[in-house]
Amino acid sequence: MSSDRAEIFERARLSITEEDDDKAMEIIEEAAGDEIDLMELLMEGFSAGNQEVMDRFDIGEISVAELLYASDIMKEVTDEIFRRTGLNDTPGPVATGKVRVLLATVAGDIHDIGKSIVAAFLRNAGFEVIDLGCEVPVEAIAAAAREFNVDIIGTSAILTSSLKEQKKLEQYLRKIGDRDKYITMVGGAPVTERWAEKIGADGYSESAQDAVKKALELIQRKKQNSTE
Ligand code: B12
Repeated sequence: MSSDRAEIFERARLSITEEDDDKAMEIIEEAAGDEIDLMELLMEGFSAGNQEVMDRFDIGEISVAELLYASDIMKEVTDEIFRRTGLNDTPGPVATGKVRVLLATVAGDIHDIGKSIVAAFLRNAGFEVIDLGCEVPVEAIAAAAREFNVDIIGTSAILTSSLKEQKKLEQYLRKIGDRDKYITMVGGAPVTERWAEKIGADGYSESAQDAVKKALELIQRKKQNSTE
């Protein structure tokens, strides 16, 4: 890594740990001017700071209020980078021929940083992503999946108490006769491969990079099955 890039990534990390939103925005501006890859800046710089903040929160070094403030800055940064890189998605009828993925954090859960990162990675890999945001009930997820005629439904559950919503979605899709229309993927910190199998989801992945691989693999498998 060139020293300029390393230096700006380091400043990005610090802007999150020091909770300085003005600095964070200035760094994005500067990086864009220097033609530094903004997604790399997000992953190598800002996300490293975010991870540090989370670790500090976990060991009781910072309060919920501080965590919340840093999370808000991280969200602002993510939104700004997605906006500049054209990764912000507006749900609407589209006809691009791309694989279409619907993402949502389930009802009762406001954690959306991980899901937004998954959305960005999928978009970067050429998927078309419709992001419904957080606290989305299963009925709304199923309705949007029909409306946008998606290929994949991915749900995020970060609270242990919201895991049950992923199971509820599988059951609801079966109940309305839509289960076979979609590939379902589940993710979030408490989610495991075992959980995915138990509830009958098609795929699980523990990170955004892995989500892209898994989505490609599942689409490929579905295509093969339909031609057999
Ligand atoms: C940031 C944070 C918050 C922020 C959320 C900001 C936001 N907009 O998201 C705020 C401060 C608002 C918050 C609130 C709360 N939080 Co909180 N929060 C966290 C924290 C520190 C980090 C979560 C995070 O963003 N991780 C980073 C992302 C990148 O990781 P990730 O979410 O796992 O996502 C990755 C993968 O899981 C995967 N993935 C994620 N989604 C999907 C989806 C698909 C389809 C796929 C394939 C993959 C995938 O890819 C992602 C990228 O690699 C965690 C603790 C920790 N260290 O993890 C606690 C934590 C999750 N929170 C917790 C709690 C309890 C709460 C509150 C209930 C606190 C309270 N009493 O009010 C509230 C929740 C209210 C609610 N109704 O949801 C607990 C959950 C305990 C549990 N097991 O249920 C944790 C674990 C803290 C703790 N140690 O107790 N929180």
